[in-house]
Amino acid sequence: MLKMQSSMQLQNSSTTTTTVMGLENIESEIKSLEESIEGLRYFPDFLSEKQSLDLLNEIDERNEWESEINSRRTLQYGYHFNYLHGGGLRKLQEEIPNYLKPVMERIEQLEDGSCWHYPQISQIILNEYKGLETYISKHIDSLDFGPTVAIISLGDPCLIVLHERTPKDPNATWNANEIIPIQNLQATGKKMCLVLKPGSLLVLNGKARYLWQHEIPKQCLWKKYLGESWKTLAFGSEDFDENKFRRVSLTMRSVVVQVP
Ligand SMILES: O=C(O)CCC(=O)C(=O)O
Repeated sequence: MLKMQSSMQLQNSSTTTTTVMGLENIESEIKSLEESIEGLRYFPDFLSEKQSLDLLNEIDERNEWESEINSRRTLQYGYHFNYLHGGGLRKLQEEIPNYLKPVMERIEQLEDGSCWHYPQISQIILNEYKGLETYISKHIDSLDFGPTVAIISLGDPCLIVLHERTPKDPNATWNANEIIPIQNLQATGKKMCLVLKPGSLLVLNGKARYLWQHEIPKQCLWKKYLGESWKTLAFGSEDFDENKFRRVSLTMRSVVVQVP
């Protein structure tokens, strides 16, 4: 696995300055990111290198991938979210497999449960981003899912872009108990970029969950966000062969609607 020189990079689209943060400043980088996006928590070393590799090996050995959508391969556990027909959930017969249980429990207990909000994890989607053309468009996770979204990263480091939105109504104030539908939100133009480290955990609550959209862009956009030295920044070397890029993510959520 390639080692990153810089764990993350933040870019505010309202300035032309690109701020690159090195590993030695990891704590202050995380603090700055978490202060900028309310409800976002980032745990760069949630899994050890061995735990990450074991998990990826298990996923690869099971090889249960589905090619339902064009942008990437997916695999869903617990409930199936219908990407092709604008959402909708179907309960799956099979329970979430045991190999994921220890990780789920750790997430639910994170900081004594203050990070993962009730109810328990009941849906997991695995996404595989491989080569140059894979992506997930910017989105806010369906409101069929509960207040917390947790994303584990495995494989290669990967750029995630977060796009801020605010209520269109200038008098509307957002609070955690009142979810504003996406059609009543507008983009502010502010974007934050983060290179997700393998073994990391990104947790989205509050504004990070309901007001900021997140996106995994195609690799052709990495240069736009990270600058000319994007390969060195993300992968530690200009020699990195982007065709061999592979990242697998596990997104954990709870279903909060009645599913027939
Ligand atoms: O792969 C990721 O990090 C993001 C996944 C995601 O946003 C989703 O599955 O809805």
